[in-house]
Amino acid sequence: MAQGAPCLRRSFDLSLYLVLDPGLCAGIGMVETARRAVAGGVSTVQLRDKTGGTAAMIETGRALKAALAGSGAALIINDDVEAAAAIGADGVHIGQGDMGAAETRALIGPQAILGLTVETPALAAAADPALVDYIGAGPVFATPTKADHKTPVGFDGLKAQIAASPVPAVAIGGLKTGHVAEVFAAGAQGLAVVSAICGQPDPEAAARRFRTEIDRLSG
Ligand code: TZP
Ligand code: MG
Repeated sequence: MAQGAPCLRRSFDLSLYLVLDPGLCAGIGMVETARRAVAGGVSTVQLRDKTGGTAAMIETGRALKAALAGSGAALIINDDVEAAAAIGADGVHIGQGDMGAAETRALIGPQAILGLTVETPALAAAADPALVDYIGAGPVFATPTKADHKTPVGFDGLKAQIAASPVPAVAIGGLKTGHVAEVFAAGAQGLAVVSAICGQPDPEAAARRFRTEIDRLSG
């Protein structure tokens, strides 16, 4: 980036945000799940793998990047800045217990996308728009996908987090196609889902059901 140029982030679309889970995707794998889900309308893919180390993350991430090339979908890496750089990913997603936003931003540079998980309106309000591009807000509902998730906040809690946030939000936690209208009514830019797509018999069709509903409601 040229010095003095405006700090332009890569563009991103939160409308249907797939978070990959290696266990739930074990049948056809994370890369094939993502490929099919993007064909069905997923706009952003996050690689979230708590089981392997950085080397495994880099291997899967590179395969994901190749599989998504030309699709327009952004590739975000959970937590691992080193892996994100090696993969050439579009961005990084951090939680409250991870490296802070300032340090992460310093490492990933001005153009990469940075997402931050929040669980309360106070944490949403604390997101610095100079550093953070979007929040992951919730969890809306309890979910077995993340064993240690915080207290579910429901749609009222989601609305409060989003109202407090200076940056766009994607909602997460137990979301299914029947929740699309309430998620948008709460002010979110989109839905982040794991089990509604990962491990489904037809991930492309599962994604398309979300996409059809999202486009119907926002179009
Ligand atoms: N963060 C908060 S809830 C959650 C994460 C990663 C998991 C959501 O999974 P699912 O299967 O969409 O409920
Ligand atoms: Mg984390």
